[in-house]
Amino acid sequence: MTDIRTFRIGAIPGDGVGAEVVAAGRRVLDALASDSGGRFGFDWQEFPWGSDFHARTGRMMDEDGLDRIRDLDALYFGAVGWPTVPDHVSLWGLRLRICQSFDQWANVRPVTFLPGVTSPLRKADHTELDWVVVRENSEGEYAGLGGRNLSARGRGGEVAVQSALFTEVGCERIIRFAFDLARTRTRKKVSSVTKSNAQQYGMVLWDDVFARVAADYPDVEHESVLVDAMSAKFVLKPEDLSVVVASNLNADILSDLGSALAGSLGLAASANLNPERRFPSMFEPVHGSAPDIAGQGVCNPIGAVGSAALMLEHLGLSDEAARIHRSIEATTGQGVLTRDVGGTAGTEEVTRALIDNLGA
Ligand code: GGG
Repeated sequence: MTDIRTFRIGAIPGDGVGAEVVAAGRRVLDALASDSGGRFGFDWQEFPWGSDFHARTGRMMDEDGLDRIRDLDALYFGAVGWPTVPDHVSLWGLRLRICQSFDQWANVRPVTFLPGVTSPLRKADHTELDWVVVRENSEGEYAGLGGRNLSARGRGGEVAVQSALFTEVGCERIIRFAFDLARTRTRKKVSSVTKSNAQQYGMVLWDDVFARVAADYPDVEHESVLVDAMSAKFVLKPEDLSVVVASNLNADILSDLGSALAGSLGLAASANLNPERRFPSMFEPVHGSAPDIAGQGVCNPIGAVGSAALMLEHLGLSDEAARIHRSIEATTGQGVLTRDVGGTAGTEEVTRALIDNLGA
């Protein structure tokens, strides 16, 4: 008898285009499952959390929401953010709540240059570019430490403090993760990014840990670059990059720059990993909810579908993940492109092409 593995996946479409891209990704995953000859399948559980849920309940997710998803095999997330809820409330109430409560400390954001997609980089056409931005996902500038006070002084007199937290444990685990990842790649190089000339405590600790960890990986090239210089390097010397590791905020900004340089934020996939597997990991496109185009059927599903491939890799289905990557390349190579990458296709047309190309 065949052993059927059913993966229990929590789908959290969230806000805006999240619903459209998660639906597209689920169709691609279900197509792979039905093509697997019963080898594996997905038991989807959908959670209607997000800003609409907030309008009804005053919360971004159910009070016992974390307990309801804690034992699932993985989470598949869309996007968060909508004009009806302040952004810091929606982000902290849903995405960051899940990432931080489940210690998803490694946010892996590959930057993939695809056939048929024009990059604004002048070197992209004749240079093979392939980067991964590794974002520290549990502390740094997103530690949530600080407060606002002195509002009694009246308008203009309030103060706010927002502190970044850098722990040696937090720095070391993400830096080791980056070096281990670099060892699996053709170009074995890690670039660490800080602003340690100006931020002389936390980021100098990061630099010190980076130098110490790098000594354990003599086979991997390494460099330490200030964030301002690194943003210039992304544009001017992109062929010199492979794995880029940075704090929560710096990596968020650099990965947006990276995916814009690859053609569009709509292409960018990501994995929020709890590498110890004590909690479920969460897979989501890098892009947000895009209220300006939500509900119009024009958003790019490739970031979400690429995230589904990262989820399959995490679940041990590497061959199926590779099928998705090939299908994405075939689809963009055929010129089936949404308008953010210069095409005219809608979400539905691209999704159908992605499914049709699973045999590519
Ligand atoms: N799918 C990613 C997403 O919804 N991002 C919303 C956002 O604003 N994120 C900010 C951040 O993660 O730093």
